[in-house]
Amino acid sequence: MNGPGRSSIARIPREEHFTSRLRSPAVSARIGVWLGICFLVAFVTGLVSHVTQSPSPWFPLPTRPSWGYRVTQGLHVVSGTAAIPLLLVKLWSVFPKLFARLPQGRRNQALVAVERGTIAVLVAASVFQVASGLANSAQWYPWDFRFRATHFALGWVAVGALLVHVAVKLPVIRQALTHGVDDPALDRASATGSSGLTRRGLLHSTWVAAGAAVVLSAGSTVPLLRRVSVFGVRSGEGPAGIPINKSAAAAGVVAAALSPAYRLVVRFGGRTVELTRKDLEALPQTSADLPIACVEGWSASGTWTGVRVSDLLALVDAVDQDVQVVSLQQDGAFRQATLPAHFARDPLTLLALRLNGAELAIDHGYPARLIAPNRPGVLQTKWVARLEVTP
Ligand SMILES: Nc1nc2c(c(=O)[nH]1)N[C@H]1C(S)=C(S)[C@@H](COP(=O)(O)O)O[C@H]1N2
Ligand SMILES: [Mo]
Repeated sequence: MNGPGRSSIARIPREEHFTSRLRSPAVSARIGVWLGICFLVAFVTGLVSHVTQSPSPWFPLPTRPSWGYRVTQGLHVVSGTAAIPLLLVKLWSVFPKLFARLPQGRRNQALVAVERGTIAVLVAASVFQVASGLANSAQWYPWDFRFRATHFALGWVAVGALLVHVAVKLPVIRQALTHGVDDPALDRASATGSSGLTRRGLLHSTWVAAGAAVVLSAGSTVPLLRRVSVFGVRSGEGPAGIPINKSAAAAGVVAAALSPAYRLVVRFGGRTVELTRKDLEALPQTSADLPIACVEGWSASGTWTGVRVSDLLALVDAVDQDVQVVSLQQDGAFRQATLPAHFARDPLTLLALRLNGAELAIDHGYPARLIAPNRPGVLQTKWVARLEVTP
């Protein structure tokens, strides 16, 4: 037969065209174990991050340890970054299966169709999670969807599909892991060709790549690694040695923040107190070592000095309720945050006026910014204008 139909079909590779010995279940299973660990760490720490940002009465998160979110979110971004080389090698090692011939018999074909369907979902969700997470940690939003809701939903899809995949493959995984890495017992018949690289060599290179991804990205969280972290987003220095997320100019608050007319408004029901920056300085000051831990993965610790939020709320006799913290910023998703009651009463929750012994820089939230223990950076509102409790 001649013609375009035949030639395009002939170009589709067949399983037997993939001859490398490196593509073996012995390799896939070993990489899969570490990829699975990375995914589970990212999933659990992702749930923590989601619950801190959308508080649920079912999972009241504690205010201690104060560095908790710094660790869980650092792990989230580091495990997601380490998953990138693992995922690439894993996909490379299994992709000839895409071209495998269907087995005989309707029932077997149906089973294979279901299994491939799950794998398609798993691969699509995994690639999406890793790519969108990486883009987010680089503060690059080339999409229209809401990042957090989508990343959260697909996290469940990825982990669900992963559990099904592991359950289906358990016999193969078991056999692959109990046999030596060079044992051909489970190999495809065509996977006999050798190249310069051995299976051990491929695995070692993969571990090195994953380790490098960790070291190069962890510097945005681990101070000792800051110098080597070329991938570490925002590990650079800012005023008082703490990076800046959004500048006052970008938030459009410069005039309002520097205005002598600035007043902090504290409101509880009908009671309102207005305080100038001088009034705030005259109140009892507390210092606390607390990190800014951004959802994007970077974090940095500083010594913050200011007025306890509980002292401010006491001025209007507001007790033990959630507090709305509202910024001078007029728009943007982060201009307002809810401070749960147990955070508001914590003695380390401050309206900070100073950072590392110096006046708070305007980009860090001058005249006053919220800083609370074990809380994501995104909720540490800068340029605070109002603390409101609705009775
Ligand atoms: N009003 C306001 N507060 C804000 C933000 C913002 O965009 N607007 N960004 C938040 C985010 S995402 C982080 S990580 C921290 C960063 O604080 P820093 O810039 O002082 O390091 O501020 C938070 N507070
Ligand atoms: Mo952030």
